[in-house]
Amino acid sequence: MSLPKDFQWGFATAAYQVEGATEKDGRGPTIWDKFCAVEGKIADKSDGSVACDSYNRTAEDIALLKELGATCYRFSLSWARIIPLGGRNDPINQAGIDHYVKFVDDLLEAGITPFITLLHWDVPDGIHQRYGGLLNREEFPLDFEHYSRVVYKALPKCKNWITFNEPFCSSILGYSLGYFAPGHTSDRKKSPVGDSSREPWIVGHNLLVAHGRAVKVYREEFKPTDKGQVGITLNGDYAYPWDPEDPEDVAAANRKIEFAISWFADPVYFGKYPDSMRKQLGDRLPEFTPEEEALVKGSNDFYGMNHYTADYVKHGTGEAAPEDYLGNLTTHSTNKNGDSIGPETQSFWLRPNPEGFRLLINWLSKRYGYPAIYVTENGTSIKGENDLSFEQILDDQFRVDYFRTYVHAMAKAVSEDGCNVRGYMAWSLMDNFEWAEGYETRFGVTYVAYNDGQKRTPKASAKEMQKIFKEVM
Ligand code: GBH
Repeated sequence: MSLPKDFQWGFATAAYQVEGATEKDGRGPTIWDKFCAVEGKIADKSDGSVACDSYNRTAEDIALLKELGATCYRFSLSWARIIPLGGRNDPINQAGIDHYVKFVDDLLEAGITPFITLLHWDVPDGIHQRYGGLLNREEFPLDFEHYSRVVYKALPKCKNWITFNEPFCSSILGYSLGYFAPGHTSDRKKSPVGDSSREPWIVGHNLLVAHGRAVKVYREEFKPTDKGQVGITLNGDYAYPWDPEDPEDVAAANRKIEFAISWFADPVYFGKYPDSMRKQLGDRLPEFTPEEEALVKGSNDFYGMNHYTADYVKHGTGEAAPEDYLGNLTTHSTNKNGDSIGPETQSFWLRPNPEGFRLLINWLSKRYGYPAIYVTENGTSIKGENDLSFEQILDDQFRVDYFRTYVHAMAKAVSEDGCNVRGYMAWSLMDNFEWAEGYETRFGVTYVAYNDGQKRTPKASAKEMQKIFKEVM
Protein backbone atom coordinates (compact mmCIF):
# COMPACT_ATOMS: atom_id res chain seq x y z
CA MET A 1 0.00 0.00 0.00
CA SER A 2 1.85 3.09 -1.09
CA LEU A 3 1.30 6.47 -2.67
CA PRO A 4 3.71 8.00 -5.20
CA LYS A 5 6.62 9.94 -3.74
CA ASP A 6 5.41 13.21 -5.26
CA PHE A 7 1.95 12.85 -3.69
CA GLN A 8 0.81 16.18 -2.21
CA TRP A 9 -1.11 16.36 1.04
CA GLY A 10 -2.38 19.20 3.15
CA PHE A 11 -5.49 20.97 4.29
CA ALA A 12 -8.36 23.01 2.84
CA THR A 13 -10.46 26.04 3.78
CA ALA A 14 -12.74 28.53 2.00
CA ALA A 15 -12.76 32.32 2.04
CA TYR A 16 -16.12 33.02 3.67
CA GLN A 17 -15.60 30.29 6.25
CA VAL A 18 -12.26 31.54 7.59
CA GLU A 19 -11.32 35.06 6.43
CA GLY A 20 -13.62 37.37 8.36
CA ALA A 21 -12.73 41.05 7.69
CA THR A 22 -15.77 41.29 5.44
CA GLU A 23 -15.62 45.08 5.34
CA LYS A 24 -11.89 45.54 5.14
CA ASP A 25 -9.81 46.89 2.23
CA GLY A 26 -12.74 47.49 -0.08
CA ARG A 27 -14.36 44.02 -0.13
CA GLY A 28 -17.87 44.09 -1.56
CA PRO A 29 -20.87 42.24 -0.10
CA THR A 30 -21.63 38.65 -1.11
CA ILE A 31 -24.81 36.58 -1.17
CA TRP A 32 -23.61 34.89 2.04
CA ASP A 33 -23.31 38.18 3.95
CA LYS A 34 -26.90 38.90 2.90
CA PHE A 35 -28.20 35.41 3.65
CA CYS A 36 -26.70 35.34 7.14
CA ALA A 37 -28.53 38.56 7.94
CA VAL A 38 -31.91 36.90 7.30
CA GLU A 39 -33.60 35.75 10.51
CA GLY A 40 -33.64 31.99 10.95
CA LYS A 41 -31.15 31.00 8.24
CA ILE A 42 -28.08 30.30 10.40
CA ALA A 43 -28.45 27.95 13.38
CA ASP A 44 -26.59 30.10 15.91
CA LYS A 45 -27.53 33.41 14.22
CA SER A 46 -23.87 33.94 13.36
CA ASP A 47 -22.12 35.01 10.15
CA GLY A 48 -18.65 35.12 8.60
CA SER A 49 -17.81 38.71 9.57
CA VAL A 50 -15.03 37.60 11.95
CA ALA A 51 -14.85 33.82 11.47
CA CYS A 52 -11.24 32.69 12.08
CA ASP A 53 -9.89 36.15 11.24
CA SER A 54 -7.61 34.50 8.69
CA TYR A 55 -7.53 37.60 6.50
CA ASN A 56 -5.49 39.24 9.28
CA ARG A 57 -3.50 36.13 10.25
CA THR A 58 -1.96 34.78 7.08
CA ALA A 59 1.46 34.41 8.70
CA GLU A 60 0.00 32.43 11.60
CA ASP A 61 -1.93 30.12 9.26
CA ILE A 62 1.13 29.48 7.11
CA ALA A 63 3.22 28.72 10.22
CA LEU A 64 0.53 26.26 11.30
CA LEU A 65 0.55 24.49 7.92
CA LYS A 66 4.30 24.22 8.12
CA GLU A 67 4.24 22.90 11.65
CA LEU A 68 1.79 20.17 10.60
CA GLY A 69 4.02 19.11 7.70
CA ALA A 70 1.56 19.97 4.92
CA THR A 71 2.96 20.17 1.40
CA CYS A 72 -0.08 21.95 -0.05
CA TYR A 73 -2.93 24.24 0.99
CA ARG A 74 -6.28 24.67 -0.70
CA PHE A 75 -8.05 27.96 -0.09
CA SER A 76 -10.57 30.04 -2.02
CA LEU A 77 -10.47 33.64 -3.16
CA SER A 78 -13.17 36.10 -2.27
CA TRP A 79 -14.30 37.37 -5.69
CA ALA A 80 -15.83 40.41 -3.94
CA ARG A 81 -12.42 41.43 -2.59
CA ILE A 82 -11.02 41.49 -6.12
CA ILE A 83 -14.02 42.89 -8.01
CA PRO A 84 -16.31 44.25 -5.27
CA LEU A 85 -19.41 44.37 -7.48
CA GLY A 86 -18.41 41.27 -9.44
CA GLY A 87 -19.04 42.33 -13.06
CA ARG A 88 -16.68 42.58 -16.01
CA ASN A 89 -17.13 46.34 -16.31
CA ASP A 90 -16.90 47.01 -12.59
CA PRO A 91 -13.84 48.45 -10.83
CA ILE A 92 -11.03 46.15 -9.75
CA ASN A 93 -9.84 46.46 -6.14
CA GLN A 94 -6.05 46.42 -6.06
CA ALA A 95 -5.95 45.95 -2.27
CA GLY A 96 -7.79 42.65 -2.64
CA ILE A 97 -5.38 41.45 -5.32
CA ASP A 98 -2.35 42.53 -3.28
CA HIS A 99 -3.56 40.51 -0.33
CA TYR A 100 -3.68 37.27 -2.30
CA VAL A 101 -0.42 37.95 -4.16
CA LYS A 102 1.36 38.24 -0.83
CA PHE A 103 -0.39 35.16 0.53
CA VAL A 104 0.70 33.04 -2.45
CA ASP A 105 4.25 34.40 -2.22
CA ASP A 106 4.40 33.63 1.50
CA LEU A 107 3.03 30.10 1.02
CA LEU A 108 5.62 29.36 -1.66
CA GLU A 109 8.33 30.81 0.52
CA ALA A 110 7.27 28.32 3.22
CA GLY A 111 7.44 25.47 0.72
CA ILE A 112 3.67 24.99 0.53
CA THR A 113 1.98 24.53 -2.85
CA PRO A 114 -1.19 26.62 -3.25
CA PHE A 115 -4.39 25.14 -4.70
CA ILE A 116 -6.75 28.04 -5.36
CA THR A 117 -10.51 27.75 -5.67
CA LEU A 118 -11.93 30.69 -7.62
CA LEU A 119 -15.42 30.46 -6.15
CA HIS A 120 -16.50 28.61 -3.04
CA TRP A 121 -20.17 29.75 -2.99
CA ASP A 122 -19.65 33.44 -2.03
CA VAL A 123 -21.01 35.08 -5.19
CA PRO A 124 -20.68 38.89 -5.15
CA ASP A 125 -24.05 40.34 -4.23
CA GLY A 126 -23.55 43.05 -6.89
CA ILE A 127 -24.11 40.62 -9.77
CA HIS A 128 -26.80 38.74 -7.86
CA GLN A 129 -28.79 41.98 -7.55
CA ARG A 130 -27.93 43.20 -11.05
CA TYR A 131 -29.02 40.21 -13.11
CA GLY A 132 -29.81 37.28 -10.85
CA GLY A 133 -26.24 36.00 -10.47
CA LEU A 134 -25.99 32.27 -11.10
CA LEU A 135 -29.40 32.19 -12.80
CA ASN A 136 -28.25 34.31 -15.74
CA ARG A 137 -27.06 32.16 -18.65
CA GLU A 138 -25.50 35.01 -20.66
CA GLU A 139 -24.03 37.33 -18.05
CA PHE A 140 -22.73 35.02 -15.34
CA PRO A 141 -20.33 32.96 -17.46
CA LEU A 142 -18.89 36.14 -19.01
CA ASP A 143 -18.37 37.80 -15.64
CA PHE A 144 -16.76 34.67 -14.23
CA GLU A 145 -14.50 34.45 -17.27
CA HIS A 146 -13.38 38.02 -16.69
CA TYR A 147 -12.80 37.44 -12.96
CA SER A 148 -10.77 34.31 -13.73
CA ARG A 149 -8.57 36.23 -16.16
CA VAL A 150 -7.87 38.98 -13.62
CA VAL A 151 -6.87 36.36 -11.07
CA TYR A 152 -4.68 34.19 -13.34
CA LYS A 153 -2.87 37.33 -14.44
CA ALA A 154 -2.23 38.47 -10.86
CA LEU A 155 -1.16 35.05 -9.56
CA PRO A 156 1.06 33.37 -12.17
CA LYS A 157 2.92 31.51 -9.41
CA CYS A 158 -0.12 29.46 -8.53
CA LYS A 159 -0.11 26.29 -10.66
CA ASN A 160 -3.25 24.57 -9.41
CA TRP A 161 -6.66 26.10 -10.08
CA ILE A 162 -10.14 24.97 -9.16
CA THR A 163 -12.91 26.91 -10.86
CA PHE A 164 -15.87 26.04 -8.64
CA ASN A 165 -16.38 24.22 -5.38
CA GLU A 166 -19.32 21.82 -5.45
CA PRO A 167 -21.68 23.26 -8.06
CA PHE A 168 -24.21 20.71 -6.73
CA CYS A 169 -24.44 22.69 -3.49
CA SER A 170 -24.75 26.09 -5.16
CA SER A 171 -27.57 24.65 -7.28
CA ILE A 172 -29.48 22.32 -4.95
CA LEU A 173 -28.89 23.89 -1.57
CA GLY A 174 -29.05 27.45 -2.95
CA TYR A 175 -31.91 27.11 -5.47
CA SER A 176 -33.90 23.98 -4.54
CA LEU A 177 -33.80 23.48 -0.77
CA GLY A 178 -33.17 27.12 0.12
CA TYR A 179 -30.79 25.93 2.82
CA PHE A 180 -27.84 27.93 1.46
CA ALA A 181 -27.55 31.42 -0.03
CA PRO A 182 -29.41 32.88 -1.83
CA GLY A 183 -32.12 30.71 -0.27
CA HIS A 184 -34.37 30.17 -3.30
CA THR A 185 -36.92 27.36 -3.05
CA SER A 186 -40.49 26.55 -4.07
CA ASP A 187 -41.31 26.24 -0.38
CA ARG A 188 -43.09 29.56 0.24
CA LYS A 189 -42.74 29.14 4.01
CA LYS A 190 -39.00 29.54 3.47
CA SER A 191 -38.71 31.95 0.58
CA PRO A 192 -40.89 34.31 -1.47
CA VAL A 193 -38.89 33.38 -4.59
CA GLY A 194 -37.70 30.22 -6.27
CA ASP A 195 -38.78 27.28 -8.41
CA SER A 196 -37.17 24.08 -7.16
CA SER A 197 -38.27 22.19 -10.27
CA ARG A 198 -36.31 24.42 -12.65
CA GLU A 199 -33.84 26.84 -11.08
CA PRO A 200 -31.27 24.33 -9.80
CA TRP A 201 -30.87 22.82 -13.28
CA ILE A 202 -30.41 26.27 -14.83
CA VAL A 203 -27.85 27.25 -12.19
CA GLY A 204 -25.95 23.98 -12.66
CA HIS A 205 -25.87 24.56 -16.40
CA ASN A 206 -24.58 28.12 -16.03
CA LEU A 207 -21.87 27.00 -13.62
CA LEU A 208 -20.70 24.40 -16.14
CA VAL A 209 -20.51 26.95 -18.94
CA ALA A 210 -18.74 29.45 -16.68
CA HIS A 211 -16.26 26.71 -15.72
CA GLY A 212 -15.69 25.99 -19.41
CA ARG A 213 -15.02 29.65 -20.12
CA ALA A 214 -12.54 30.00 -17.26
CA VAL A 215 -10.69 26.86 -18.38
CA LYS A 216 -10.49 28.12 -21.98
CA VAL A 217 -8.99 31.40 -20.77
CA TYR A 218 -6.39 29.57 -18.71
CA ARG A 219 -5.46 27.16 -21.47
CA GLU A 220 -5.22 29.79 -24.19
CA GLU A 221 -3.80 32.78 -22.37
CA PHE A 222 -1.88 31.49 -19.35
CA LYS A 223 -1.09 27.79 -19.43
CA PRO A 224 1.52 28.05 -22.23
CA THR A 225 3.68 30.27 -20.02
CA ASP A 226 2.53 29.48 -16.46
CA LYS A 227 2.26 25.70 -17.00
CA GLY A 228 -0.41 25.09 -14.38
CA GLN A 229 -3.52 22.94 -14.36
CA VAL A 230 -7.22 23.65 -13.85
CA GLY A 231 -10.25 21.58 -12.90
CA ILE A 232 -13.58 21.66 -11.10
CA THR A 233 -14.31 20.21 -7.65
CA LEU A 234 -17.40 18.02 -7.31
CA ASN A 235 -18.92 16.60 -4.16
CA GLY A 236 -20.50 13.18 -3.94
CA ASP A 237 -21.22 10.33 -1.58
CA TYR A 238 -20.79 6.66 -2.42
CA ALA A 239 -24.13 4.86 -2.75
CA TYR A 240 -24.85 1.24 -1.83
CA PRO A 241 -28.14 -0.46 -2.71
CA TRP A 242 -30.44 -0.79 0.31
CA ASP A 243 -31.22 -4.32 -0.91
CA PRO A 244 -28.34 -5.62 -3.03
CA GLU A 245 -30.61 -8.44 -4.29
CA ASP A 246 -33.07 -5.96 -5.77
CA PRO A 247 -31.95 -4.84 -9.25
CA GLU A 248 -34.03 -1.67 -8.86
CA ASP A 249 -32.07 -0.67 -5.75
CA VAL A 250 -28.82 -1.46 -7.54
CA ALA A 251 -29.88 0.79 -10.42
CA ALA A 252 -31.05 3.51 -8.02
CA ALA A 253 -27.70 3.51 -6.18
CA ASN A 254 -25.90 4.10 -9.45
CA ARG A 255 -28.45 6.76 -10.43
CA LYS A 256 -27.86 8.56 -7.12
CA ILE A 257 -24.18 9.01 -8.05
CA GLU A 258 -25.15 10.14 -11.55
CA PHE A 259 -27.55 12.80 -10.23
CA ALA A 260 -25.00 14.10 -7.73
CA ILE A 261 -21.73 13.80 -9.66
CA SER A 262 -22.25 12.88 -13.32
CA TRP A 263 -24.67 15.84 -13.61
CA PHE A 264 -21.43 17.86 -13.82
CA ALA A 265 -18.76 15.30 -14.63
CA ASP A 266 -20.48 13.82 -17.73
CA PRO A 267 -20.69 17.22 -19.46
CA VAL A 268 -17.06 17.94 -18.47
CA TYR A 269 -15.77 14.59 -19.79
CA PHE A 270 -18.36 13.66 -22.45
CA GLY A 271 -20.16 16.90 -23.37
CA LYS A 272 -23.63 15.73 -22.35
CA TYR A 273 -25.88 15.16 -19.33
CA PRO A 274 -26.48 11.58 -18.12
CA ASP A 275 -29.39 9.78 -19.82
CA SER A 276 -30.94 9.07 -16.42
CA MET A 277 -31.25 12.80 -15.76
CA ARG A 278 -32.57 13.69 -19.19
CA LYS A 279 -35.15 10.94 -18.82
CA GLN A 280 -36.46 12.19 -15.48
CA LEU A 281 -36.08 15.94 -15.98
CA GLY A 282 -36.92 16.33 -19.66
CA ASP A 283 -36.70 19.91 -20.86
CA ARG A 284 -36.27 21.24 -17.33
CA LEU A 285 -32.64 20.25 -17.83
CA PRO A 286 -31.17 22.81 -20.26
CA GLU A 287 -29.67 21.62 -23.57
CA PHE A 288 -26.09 22.60 -24.40
CA THR A 289 -25.84 24.81 -27.46
CA PRO A 290 -22.98 23.70 -29.74
CA GLU A 291 -20.89 26.62 -28.46
CA GLU A 292 -21.56 25.69 -24.82
CA GLU A 293 -20.79 22.05 -25.47
CA ALA A 294 -17.45 22.96 -27.03
CA LEU A 295 -16.59 25.01 -23.94
CA VAL A 296 -17.51 22.32 -21.44
CA LYS A 297 -16.43 19.05 -23.09
CA GLY A 298 -12.87 18.13 -22.17
CA SER A 299 -12.54 20.99 -19.69
CA ASN A 300 -10.77 19.22 -16.81
CA ASP A 301 -7.01 18.90 -16.42
CA PHE A 302 -7.78 16.99 -13.21
CA TYR A 303 -10.80 15.89 -11.24
CA GLY A 304 -11.30 17.65 -7.88
CA MET A 305 -13.02 15.26 -5.47
CA ASN A 306 -14.77 16.30 -2.27
CA HIS A 307 -15.90 13.26 -0.34
CA TYR A 308 -17.21 12.61 3.17
CA THR A 309 -19.74 9.79 3.44
CA ALA A 310 -21.92 7.11 1.87
CA ASP A 311 -25.62 6.22 1.83
CA TYR A 312 -27.88 3.23 1.31
CA VAL A 313 -30.29 3.82 -1.54
CA LYS A 314 -33.81 2.50 -2.05
CA HIS A 315 -35.53 3.04 -5.42
CA GLY A 316 -38.59 5.28 -5.51
CA THR A 317 -41.98 4.05 -6.61
CA GLY A 318 -44.05 5.89 -9.22
CA GLU A 319 -43.19 9.17 -10.88
CA ALA A 320 -40.55 11.42 -9.33
CA ALA A 321 -41.86 14.67 -7.83
CA PRO A 322 -41.08 17.81 -9.88
CA GLU A 323 -38.71 19.07 -7.17
CA ASP A 324 -36.88 15.72 -6.85
CA TYR A 325 -33.13 16.12 -7.37
CA LEU A 326 -31.91 12.73 -6.12
CA GLY A 327 -33.07 10.58 -9.03
CA ASN A 328 -36.38 9.18 -7.73
CA LEU A 329 -34.96 7.35 -4.73
CA THR A 330 -34.55 7.68 -0.99
CA THR A 331 -31.36 7.56 1.07
CA HIS A 332 -30.97 5.64 4.33
CA SER A 333 -28.36 5.17 7.03
CA THR A 334 -29.22 1.47 7.45
CA ASN A 335 -29.74 -1.24 4.84
CA LYS A 336 -32.29 -4.05 4.56
CA ASN A 337 -30.39 -6.16 7.10
CA GLY A 338 -30.34 -3.28 9.55
CA ASP A 339 -26.58 -2.71 9.19
CA SER A 340 -25.58 0.88 9.87
CA ILE A 341 -23.50 2.63 7.23
CA GLY A 342 -21.33 4.20 9.91
CA PRO A 343 -21.40 5.98 13.27
CA GLU A 344 -23.24 9.26 13.75
CA THR A 345 -21.40 12.58 13.66
CA GLN A 346 -22.51 16.14 14.40
CA SER A 347 -23.58 16.49 10.74
CA PHE A 348 -26.90 14.77 9.96
CA TRP A 349 -25.63 13.88 6.47
CA LEU A 350 -22.26 12.43 7.47
CA ARG A 351 -21.44 8.92 8.67
CA PRO A 352 -17.92 7.60 8.10
CA ASN A 353 -17.65 4.72 5.64
CA PRO A 354 -14.04 4.53 4.39
CA GLU A 355 -14.64 1.58 2.06
CA GLY A 356 -17.10 3.80 0.16
CA PHE A 357 -14.24 6.23 -0.52
CA ARG A 358 -12.22 3.50 -2.24
CA LEU A 359 -15.30 2.36 -4.17
CA LEU A 360 -16.17 5.88 -5.32
CA ILE A 361 -12.59 6.59 -6.46
CA ASN A 362 -12.88 3.41 -8.52
CA TRP A 363 -16.34 4.33 -9.84
CA LEU A 364 -15.09 7.73 -11.02
CA SER A 365 -11.88 6.33 -12.44
CA LYS A 366 -13.71 3.75 -14.54
CA ARG A 367 -16.35 6.12 -15.82
CA TYR A 368 -14.00 8.98 -16.67
CA GLY A 369 -10.96 7.09 -17.94
CA TYR A 370 -8.65 7.14 -14.91
CA PRO A 371 -8.16 10.92 -14.71
CA ALA A 372 -5.73 12.53 -12.30
CA ILE A 373 -7.73 13.02 -9.11
CA TYR A 374 -7.02 15.49 -6.33
CA VAL A 375 -9.06 14.89 -3.21
CA THR A 376 -9.81 18.51 -2.43
CA GLU A 377 -11.85 17.82 0.73
CA ASN A 378 -12.33 14.93 3.14
CA GLY A 379 -13.04 15.12 6.85
CA THR A 380 -15.57 14.79 9.63
CA SER A 381 -17.41 16.52 12.44
CA ILE A 382 -17.83 14.73 15.77
CA LYS A 383 -21.11 14.32 17.59
CA GLY A 384 -21.25 16.72 20.53
CA GLU A 385 -17.70 18.02 20.01
CA ASN A 386 -18.68 21.62 20.64
CA ASP A 387 -20.05 20.75 24.10
CA LEU A 388 -16.84 19.07 25.31
CA SER A 389 -14.13 20.65 27.44
CA PHE A 390 -11.08 22.18 25.79
CA GLU A 391 -8.92 19.18 26.75
CA GLN A 392 -11.46 16.72 25.39
CA ILE A 393 -11.81 18.61 22.12
CA LEU A 394 -8.06 18.42 21.58
CA ASP A 395 -8.12 14.63 21.94
CA ASP A 396 -10.20 14.00 18.81
CA GLN A 397 -9.58 10.27 18.35
CA PHE A 398 -12.78 9.88 16.29
CA ARG A 399 -11.31 12.28 13.70
CA VAL A 400 -7.90 10.57 13.87
CA ASP A 401 -9.57 7.23 13.06
CA TYR A 402 -11.56 8.84 10.27
CA PHE A 403 -8.49 10.24 8.58
CA ARG A 404 -6.43 7.10 9.04
CA THR A 405 -9.09 4.78 7.59
CA TYR A 406 -9.96 7.14 4.73
CA VAL A 407 -6.34 7.78 3.75
CA HIS A 408 -5.62 4.05 3.84
CA ALA A 409 -8.70 3.38 1.67
CA MET A 410 -7.44 5.98 -0.81
CA ALA A 411 -3.95 4.48 -0.82
CA LYS A 412 -5.45 1.10 -1.70
CA ALA A 413 -7.40 2.66 -4.57
CA VAL A 414 -4.05 3.89 -5.89
CA SER A 415 -1.70 1.00 -5.23
CA GLU A 416 -4.09 -1.96 -5.57
CA ASP A 417 -6.73 -0.67 -7.98
CA GLY A 418 -4.60 1.51 -10.24
CA CYS A 419 -6.45 4.80 -9.68
CA ASN A 420 -4.53 8.00 -10.28
CA VAL A 421 -4.97 10.04 -7.07
CA ARG A 422 -2.26 12.70 -6.87
CA GLY A 423 -3.12 14.78 -3.84
CA TYR A 424 -5.26 14.99 -0.72
CA MET A 425 -6.48 17.98 1.27
CA ALA A 426 -8.21 17.37 4.59
CA TRP A 427 -11.22 19.46 5.54
CA SER A 428 -10.36 21.50 7.40
CA LEU A 429 -7.19 23.20 8.57
CA MET A 430 -9.22 24.70 11.40
CA ASP A 431 -12.72 24.94 12.83
CA ASN A 432 -14.62 27.53 10.85
CA PHE A 433 -17.98 28.97 9.82
CA GLU A 434 -19.95 25.85 8.88
CA TRP A 435 -22.50 27.69 6.71
CA ALA A 436 -26.11 27.22 7.87
CA GLU A 437 -24.85 25.40 10.96
CA GLY A 438 -22.82 28.39 12.09
CA TYR A 439 -19.97 27.72 14.51
CA GLU A 440 -21.59 24.88 16.44
CA THR A 441 -20.28 22.19 14.08
CA ARG A 442 -16.51 21.90 13.99
CA PHE A 443 -14.58 20.28 11.15
CA GLY A 444 -11.08 21.48 12.01
CA VAL A 445 -7.94 19.59 12.87
CA THR A 446 -7.15 22.78 14.74
CA TYR A 447 -9.40 24.15 17.47
CA VAL A 448 -10.40 27.79 17.11
CA ALA A 449 -11.44 29.59 20.30
CA TYR A 450 -14.14 31.93 19.01
CA ASN A 451 -14.57 33.43 22.46
CA ASP A 452 -10.84 33.93 22.97
CA GLY A 453 -9.47 35.96 20.10
CA GLN A 454 -9.78 33.12 17.55
CA LYS A 455 -6.78 31.45 19.16
CA ARG A 456 -5.74 28.28 17.30
CA THR A 457 -4.70 25.04 19.03
CA PRO A 458 -3.91 21.90 17.00
CA LYS A 459 -6.01 18.86 17.96
CA ALA A 460 -4.61 15.32 17.99
CA SER A 461 -5.76 14.84 14.38
CA ALA A 462 -3.62 17.79 13.24
CA LYS A 463 -0.49 16.20 14.62
CA GLU A 464 -1.40 12.69 13.43
CA MET A 465 -1.81 13.60 9.77
CA GLN A 466 1.89 13.59 8.96
CA LYS A 467 2.20 10.17 10.61
CA ILE A 468 -0.75 8.84 8.62
CA PHE A 469 0.85 9.91 5.35
CA LYS A 470 4.18 8.41 6.38
CA GLU A 471 2.36 5.07 6.73
CA VAL A 472 1.27 5.14 3.08
CA MET A 473 4.10 6.92 1.27
C1 GBH B 1 -18.26 20.65 2.03
O1 GBH B 1 -19.39 20.14 1.38
C2 GBH B 1 -18.05 22.11 1.73
O2 GBH B 1 -17.31 22.29 0.53
C3 GBH B 1 -17.37 22.85 2.88
O3 GBH B 1 -17.44 24.23 2.66
C4 GBH B 1 -18.02 22.45 4.19
O4 GBH B 1 -17.52 23.16 5.28
C5 GBH B 1 -17.79 20.98 4.37
O5 GBH B 1 -18.42 20.30 3.34
C6 GBH B 1 -18.36 20.41 5.67
O6 GBH B 1 -19.75 20.49 5.65
O7 GBH B 1 -28.88 19.26 2.93
O8 GBH B 1 -29.44 16.91 2.83
O9 GBH B 1 -28.81 18.07 0.83
C7 GBH B 1 -19.67 18.80 1.71
C8 GBH B 1 -20.75 18.19 0.83
C9 GBH B 1 -22.98 18.18 0.21
C10 GBH B 1 -22.45 18.03 2.50
C11 GBH B 1 -24.38 18.55 0.56
C12 GBH B 1 -23.85 18.43 2.88
C13 GBH B 1 -26.09 18.56 2.20
C14 GBH B 1 -26.99 17.47 2.59
N1 GBH B 1 -22.06 18.60 1.24
N2 GBH B 1 -24.77 18.04 1.85
S1 GBH B 1 -28.64 17.98 2.27
